[in-house]
Amino acid sequence: MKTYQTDQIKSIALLGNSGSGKTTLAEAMLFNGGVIERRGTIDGKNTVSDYRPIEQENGNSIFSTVLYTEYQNKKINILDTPGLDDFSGGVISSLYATDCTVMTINVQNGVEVGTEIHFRHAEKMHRPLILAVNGLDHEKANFEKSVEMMKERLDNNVILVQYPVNEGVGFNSIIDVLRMKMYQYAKEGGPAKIVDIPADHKDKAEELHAALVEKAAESDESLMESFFSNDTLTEEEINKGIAKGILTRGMFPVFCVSARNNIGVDRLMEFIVSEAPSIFDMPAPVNSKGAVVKADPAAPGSVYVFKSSIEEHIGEINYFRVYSGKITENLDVINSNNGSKERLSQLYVCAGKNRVRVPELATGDIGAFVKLKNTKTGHTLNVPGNDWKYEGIKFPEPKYRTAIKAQSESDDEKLGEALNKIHLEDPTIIIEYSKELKQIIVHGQGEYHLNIMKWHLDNIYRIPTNFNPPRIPYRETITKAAQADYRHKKQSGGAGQFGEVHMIIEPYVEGSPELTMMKFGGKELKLSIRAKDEIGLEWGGKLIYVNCIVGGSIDARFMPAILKGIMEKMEIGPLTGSYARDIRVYVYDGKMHPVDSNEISFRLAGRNAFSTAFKNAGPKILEPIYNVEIMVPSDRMGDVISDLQGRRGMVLGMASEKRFEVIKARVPLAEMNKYSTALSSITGGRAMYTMEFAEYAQVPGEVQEAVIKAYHEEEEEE
Ligand SMILES: Nc1nc2c(ncn2[C@@H]2O[C@H](COP(=O)(O)OP(=O)(O)O)[C@@H](O)[C@H]2O)c(=O)[nH]1
Ligand SMILES: [Mg+2]
Repeated sequence: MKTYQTDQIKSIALLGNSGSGKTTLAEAMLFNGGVIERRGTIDGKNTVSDYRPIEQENGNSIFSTVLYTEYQNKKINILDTPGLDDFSGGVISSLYATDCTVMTINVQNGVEVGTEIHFRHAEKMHRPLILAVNGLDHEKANFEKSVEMMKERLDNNVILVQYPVNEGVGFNSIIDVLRMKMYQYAKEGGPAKIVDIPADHKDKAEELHAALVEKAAESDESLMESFFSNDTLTEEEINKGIAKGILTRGMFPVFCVSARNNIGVDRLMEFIVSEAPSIFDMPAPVNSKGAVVKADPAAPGSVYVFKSSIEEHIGEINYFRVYSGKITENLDVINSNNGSKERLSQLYVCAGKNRVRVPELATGDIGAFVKLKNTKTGHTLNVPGNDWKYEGIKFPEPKYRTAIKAQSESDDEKLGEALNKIHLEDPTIIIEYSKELKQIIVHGQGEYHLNIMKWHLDNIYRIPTNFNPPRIPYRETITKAAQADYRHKKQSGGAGQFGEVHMIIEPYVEGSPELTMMKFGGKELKLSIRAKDEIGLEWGGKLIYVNCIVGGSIDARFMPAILKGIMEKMEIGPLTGSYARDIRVYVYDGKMHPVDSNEISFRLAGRNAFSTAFKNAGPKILEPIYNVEIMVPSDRMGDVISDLQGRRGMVLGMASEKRFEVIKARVPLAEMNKYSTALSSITGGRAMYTMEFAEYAQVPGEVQEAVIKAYHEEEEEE
């Protein structure tokens, strides 16, 4: 394979609703570039991109795939992405590693749910977008309607570069209003025959050409001036205007294809090669030093790993993009995320699972390493002397969770290893070993996402597992002050045990002043503080431990033992065994025995005094509350809000954003189980949402009762 320089490389991500033809289009592009000799099909389960067993079984892309093709002496890197929102991790990482996007539109349906969602991803990451209306050979093709929908639901700056002459069965001709030519294809597609526009299409073509030129002019002020004085632009000016319009997302040019019949694909590739932005045009990444790393082929070599996968017979593969300099085979590099040295003994470019060994890769190019020791997604590798790191890919927050358990305990270790591998390949699957909940919690993007994960456990790793509802990480706290004494006394045979502790506990609020006195049982008790310990709890919140002992009723050496006893109860709260938080404890009196007092005695006295005081201090269960932000089409807003209210959610606000309503709400985690599935069914899959932890809040009385009851039932079972 030829070595390509930075200005000969274009890198695109394929976006679009599931089933709109991304994978088929990629196949045609590889074929046209001579990378493959025969075009595979989805039905034939033999496309280059959908090579994984689950993809062939489902007839659908699940992971992103790294591909390349060559065209007119240029290289096009193609990242084919999955269309379903549950797999958006592969979309985000692909956008991260490319400069431009091509979005396929299924011309039978026009704009679909996934089209809108992908469009938003590209918008958020400021990626230019070219539209490929696909499936024009289909009997139900409706180009006009699709274009109307794109203008209405995506962006008003959707502009035609082409339109089909004969959409439907037999489709083979396209009018190109940029070139002002007609492209005619043979039945099996391939390179077009370029002919003059027939007379009956002249007017329409002229009109669309004028609209395109005007749009091109709009992208640049000097072009606008030139347009006004000459009423048109030169060919060079048009191209310049289009390139700039695409780059600034001021225009979204429309192309016509039948990916399956390889019609129109050559012209689309030619356009990508000549007009799509390259790494030189895009905003440069910033390294850990805060410096912009301009795409400079002469600078020191630096690459970012955007994707890792595990392949049969090979093991781990890391896919990377060269951000600066040149990467050559046998180069020694340093992983700046963990300091390990790596040797790039083999460099590859990839078309799915097929790899071609290459001697070097230039800035902007995409390739793969195998057999690195300590490198994975999100890491930066540099030539020695550089310690740059790039800001990592921001994967979407998880929004669906389940507990998982191997059916056989003997598989526990194997399951752990398999889950680590699954996370490596798909960073949007997050594994949490919760000591607190005594469960392995798997977080993902949706129910389907985790079902696919289970498929891999069943069929690839061969570990039978069960999904269980995840427990909720409740917390316990108190709402008022209470006092308790406890005497631990044991006299049996040899040495006895004796310890007595008097304490007051109260709710702790950051910054609140300590008690100076407390009334109980008609008596007033003055507290004088001798020492104070502020303990930040691992599980959030605080415990404040205040020593108010006067007159040496308890030796200072026993104070840590009392705290230890209290901490035991903080870890296994008296109500439901959940962690306790935000409590201030004053130990103000007690008794010792000259012989029998020891640490164990005071630990037990401290623990029991605390437990008694806790139960009298208006104990409450706290639950995690999440900030949920939901983006819904306006017509479904009412349904979504009433569903939220049924989940004890509190709507905080609503705002209109382009084409969508954004609802902000706070919802208890306990009510968010399977929310993504529910939301999808309420909105026909047209909503998107994110959720992140906000705070702990008290649960309502009836919920508290139910939670305590469930805890005791579970305790009895165990
Ligand atoms: N008629 C027709 N079918 C197509 C075309 N492109 C793709 N398909 C079919 O549409 C289905 C989905 O295609 P695929 O490439 O998997 O779409 P993706 O989910 O966007 O990757 C497959 O059955 C393809 O054979 C096309 O241009 N014309
Ligand atoms: Mg696909």
